[in-house]
Amino acid sequence: MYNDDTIVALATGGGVGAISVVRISGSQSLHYTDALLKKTISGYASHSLVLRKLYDKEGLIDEAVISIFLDNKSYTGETVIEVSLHGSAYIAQRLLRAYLDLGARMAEPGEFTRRAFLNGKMDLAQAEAVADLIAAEHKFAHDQALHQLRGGFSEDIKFLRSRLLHFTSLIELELDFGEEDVEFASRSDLMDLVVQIKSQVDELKDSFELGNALKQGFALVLAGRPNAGKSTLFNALLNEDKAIVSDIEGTTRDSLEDKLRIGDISVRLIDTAGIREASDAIEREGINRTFKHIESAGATLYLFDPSGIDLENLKTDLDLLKSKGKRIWVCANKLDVFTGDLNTYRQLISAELNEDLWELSAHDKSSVNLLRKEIASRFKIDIAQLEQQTVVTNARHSSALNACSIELQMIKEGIDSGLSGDLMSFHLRSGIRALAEITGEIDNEEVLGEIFSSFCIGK
Ligand SMILES: Nc1nc2c(ncn2[C@@H]2O[C@H](COP(=O)(O)OP(=O)(O)OP(=O)(O)O)[C@@H](O)[C@H]2O)c(=O)[nH]1
Ligand SMILES: [Mg+2]
Repeated sequence: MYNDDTIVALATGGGVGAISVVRISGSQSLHYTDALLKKTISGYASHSLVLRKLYDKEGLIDEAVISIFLDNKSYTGETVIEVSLHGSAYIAQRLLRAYLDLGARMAEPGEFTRRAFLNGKMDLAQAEAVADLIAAEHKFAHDQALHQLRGGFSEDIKFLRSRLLHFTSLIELELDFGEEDVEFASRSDLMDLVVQIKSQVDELKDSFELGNALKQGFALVLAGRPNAGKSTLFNALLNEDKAIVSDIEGTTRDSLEDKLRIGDISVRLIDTAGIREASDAIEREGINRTFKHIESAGATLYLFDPSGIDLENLKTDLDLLKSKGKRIWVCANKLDVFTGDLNTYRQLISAELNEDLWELSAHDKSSVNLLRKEIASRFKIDIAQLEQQTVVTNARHSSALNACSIELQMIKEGIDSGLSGDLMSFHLRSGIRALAEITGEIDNEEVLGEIFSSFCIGK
């Protein structure tokens, strides 16, 4: 729902900074700003910057740079004024108060962007990309948000939609000639088209799992038997003394997570209670959590102390991990004290996982540095693959794609079983509607409310 209130909010973060920006949007924004000035700013062209003193009833608020964006040349599609103040929370509050006294209203979270959407400045997927862009903490998330903001993802969706519409028009044309039993498109051509579109929809849908994992940062789980050195490695990778390390078996009882940044890559590093026989309920819960993490993680780094485990037990662990996790990397630890031969271990890892054995000592900085680089380069391969294609990183988009895919499946089966034209058209229309929801061509007040309420105020 659109209203023409003039809305105001602090657009910069609440913390201390050199400047803070108050943003006001709506038909009265220029008028209200003028009421705080001794000399009008009306008459300036859009995108002008003007230095002015602002006054409220008590006197001078601040001297500030005022940016003027007129009507459809602004972010929201309405007249927007941005006042760049000295970065004091007190000054910003006084200006906000002055605007409210004049008749403006505090903006709701995401309301500026919501207006941009409602005024046709961007579609819904682009509006969502604004929130992603603000939240992006690493290169992949940033790249994806930018691509989506520029409309790349929306283009893909619109292309799929237009192909489905074409298909629908053929089917519906036949319906118009229902009595005469004509076929405008051969069923095998239609089948080819549906199969093609469905595979594109599915590819996008399937990219969500990895796309979302990348957006949140890759999860890397440290697993292994007690005393393998998981917590020691966790601390060494993070360069922090975060997890408790001791030679008592079962030191770590719960999972512990922290963000590890390696260049462009952001990794969610998770230390766990590991894999062992539980002797009490708390320990059992800790081990359950280990496996939950392994199941959802991008990769698991299995750590072992070669002087503390034989080949048979190692194989048992690897078999268990293989049944749970997507990608298992294996690392022998404590090589500063181990003097034996690792060859049989290397052969086992190669046979079981088709992987090399990583070797290090968590006490040795340079080998930990090498491991860090290796982790980054592994995850970079995933990113490089995803950069070739449009990736879905938004759960709402993924479920809409899924809904579309289900309809397409019905049509595929329908073509085979001679489904009637009107039912075919019904499924097609449902599939098209699902795609239209992504870009917001179909208005749904509830969906809009949910999306924009998760934005920060001032955006
Ligand atoms: N010599 C040597 N000792 C290590 C190395 N890494 C860890 N340790 C020692 O091994 C013991 C166990 O380390 P932790 O990091 O607590 O092992 P963990 O796998 O987290 O053990 P739990 O939490 O009990 O499952 C500690 O005494 C560490 O100092 C290493 O690379 N070399
Ligand atoms: Mg531990």
